[in-house]
Amino acid sequence: MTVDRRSFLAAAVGAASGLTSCQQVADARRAAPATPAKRPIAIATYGFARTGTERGMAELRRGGAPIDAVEQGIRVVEAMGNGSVGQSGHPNAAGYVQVDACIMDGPGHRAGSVGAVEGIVHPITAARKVMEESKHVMLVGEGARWFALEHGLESVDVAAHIAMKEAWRQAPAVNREAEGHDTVAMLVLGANGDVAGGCSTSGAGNKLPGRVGDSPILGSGLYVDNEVGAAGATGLGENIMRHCATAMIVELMRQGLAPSDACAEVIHRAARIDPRGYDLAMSYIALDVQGRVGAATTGNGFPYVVASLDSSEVHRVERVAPR
Ligand code: SD4
Repeated sequence: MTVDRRSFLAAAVGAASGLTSCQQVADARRAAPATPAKRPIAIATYGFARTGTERGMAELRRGGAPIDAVEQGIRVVEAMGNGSVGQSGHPNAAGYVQVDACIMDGPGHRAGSVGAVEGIVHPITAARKVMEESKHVMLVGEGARWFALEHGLESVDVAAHIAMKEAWRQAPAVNREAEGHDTVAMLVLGANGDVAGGCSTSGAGNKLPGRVGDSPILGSGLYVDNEVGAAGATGLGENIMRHCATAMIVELMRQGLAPSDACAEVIHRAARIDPRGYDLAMSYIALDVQGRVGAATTGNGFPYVVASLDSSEVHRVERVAPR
């Protein structure tokens, strides 16, 4: 068998990067459905994001950019009181809410992020302010709250948190709520081919105060590349972060995988090297610049929303079959 130089180099690069075997990528590339381009389009985690994606599409209709659609759409979810995103979210182990969020804009490859911030009603807007009105990419804790307040963002009183912190310090075993997690990640492709994404969460329930999950970490909870597309995550951040999952999904799409195949491939890759195997509590969504969308999960079914200018639908993907 003869191997030309280009194939040899492609195989060598694939093997060296450890992304996945070239054969698997090639197989998935062949299997990728040739769906027609669809722009604009949005995809978001969970059925509760449906009104958020609709708000995002309304933003595009009135001339907004994908980044505006993402921010406005996620603000809807943050305000809906769904018990997991925004101030209604899961309390941490000390009994109060700390939220994480990030936003990323394809044009200019810009990003902003806030972690473990208290009392800010719209962390996605705080993340956007970090992106647009600071020289930094990520702010955390008290500094993130200060920055958000300085920029006039809506807040709730966190004075009670001080007493809760003190009570927890004195009795760290009290008030252990059931763990829980749910996050909104939203990806938007505009009619002109620009991509943006955002992610917002109260994080894993019962997390330690100060714990930061995957959601505000670029390349873990969210990644956007205007040449390729975007990916977002939900699930147990400690697992997602260790596999840099959304950056990996985008790279696999760059190699030619369809969004759903790229999401699944990252799960298989993680399962191969992780002592937990497929027991990783991770779900992914992705879209590419052609307007194709996809999702994959290790869980018992994962609902996600796909929206266009005139429709929004909740879909469900079943657990990825181990291989
Ligand atoms: C976290 N990934 O903080 C978030 C929580 C989540 O579905 O997505 N839950 O770990």
